[in-house]
Amino acid sequence: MRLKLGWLLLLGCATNVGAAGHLVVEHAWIRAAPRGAPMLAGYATLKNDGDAPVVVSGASSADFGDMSLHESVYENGVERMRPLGNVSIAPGASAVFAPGGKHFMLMDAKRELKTGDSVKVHISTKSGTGTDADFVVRETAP
Ligand SMILES: [Cu+2]
Repeated sequence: MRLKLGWLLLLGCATNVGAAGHLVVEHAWIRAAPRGAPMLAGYATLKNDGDAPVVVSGASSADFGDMSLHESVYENGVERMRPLGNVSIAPGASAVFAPGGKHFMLMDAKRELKTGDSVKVHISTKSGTGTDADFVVRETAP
């Protein structure tokens, strides 16, 4: 009897691993660029409304051959871009991707994108399946 109770407790613990991060994508947009631009930049606010950290590890889209996470930094008055590693977002916190800072670098566009067009982007996370978001092509931030 005692043994059975022990097993039940163990099972209870094993199935009670409920804490999970949950990524919400807000204000997602891509800056409109002249036709044939070699690269585009996307921005969004990535919010974790779960109860465990979310680690964003990358992004992809069928509309682009390559998509990566970048950060703009100023060195001696010159803006440079460098690849961002994994972006960890604490529960309740947000990572803001905005002009002059973090951004999604979109290379090798597979179709011409005009203002008002929507691009489906998959944002991948280290644990879990990630999340999909629609990025709208705009002249200015929403
Ligand atoms: Cu970049």
